[in-house]
Amino acid sequence: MRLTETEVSFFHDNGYLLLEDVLDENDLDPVIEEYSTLIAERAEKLHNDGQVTSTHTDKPFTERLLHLAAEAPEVTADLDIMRARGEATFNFLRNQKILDLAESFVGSEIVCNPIQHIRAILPIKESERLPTPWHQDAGVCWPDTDSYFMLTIWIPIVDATLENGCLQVLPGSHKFGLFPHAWNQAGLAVPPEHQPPDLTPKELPIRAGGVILFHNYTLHSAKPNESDTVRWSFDLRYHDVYQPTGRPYYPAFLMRSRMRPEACDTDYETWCKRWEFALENSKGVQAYRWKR
Ligand SMILES: O=C(O)CCC(=O)C(=O)O
Ligand SMILES: [Fe+2]
Repeated sequence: MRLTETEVSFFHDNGYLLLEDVLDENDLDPVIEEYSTLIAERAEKLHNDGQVTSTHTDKPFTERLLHLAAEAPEVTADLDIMRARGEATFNFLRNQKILDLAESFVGSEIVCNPIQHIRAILPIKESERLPTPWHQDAGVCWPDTDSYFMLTIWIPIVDATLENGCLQVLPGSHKFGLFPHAWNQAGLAVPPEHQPPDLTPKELPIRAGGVILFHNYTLHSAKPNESDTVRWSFDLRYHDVYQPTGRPYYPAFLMRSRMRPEACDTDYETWCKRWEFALENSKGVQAYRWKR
């Protein structure tokens, strides 16, 4: 997909860009199936261990995890990309449509940054976690990335609505540099007194298949999930190969290179091994610049 000049300018002016209908079932279904299988396996195990009264086989992808979690909250642990390490998810990170979008902003030598997540956001009334608070992604990186541009691609794999906790951004906030962040109950946040006073948040409901692109200095947060379903989404980050990742103890992967295409040779097994090694050997690392 080629972006228009208007879309690229919109991104530079506002610090974000919402695009509907970028991905289709061929892109999303393998990932949804992979996570459905993982959840089904966990359901079986929990049921065999007597920790859930039902495996909730009849429930759709948007609900099954929620019903299991009501009896066994641990079912939601370690679902993230680098812990679940599914092959369809690995392939998703280098989906050509996603890399094409990244190329429009970061150039042709594209690294997939290790700060990458799949999130299964449970309804707020069922969850111990508050919604993602206002922050900048530059704020979750080490300071070595401060002078660089990094693109976040936020990808709902189920429709993200005002009710189930879609993303919201503060348009134009990327022009202010890094705001001080501090830890609160919801996580790492820019406290209200440090946020620019005269910008109005823009809520970004979006259908599955759409994507939201934003700048590493764009202030953003998630609305609470007040629905009865799980909000599933990816947030992936891409940037030019010649810059630091902000998490040097985690692996980054060259996913596209026009200059050295032969260097994009990471296979699934190597990706898994490098993550396994990094997770094992980075325990206790100071991940954030802001003290808890
Ligand atoms: O999906 C969320 O709740 C938060 C996403 C986010 O902060 C990000 O994509 O950088
Ligand atoms: Fe973020």
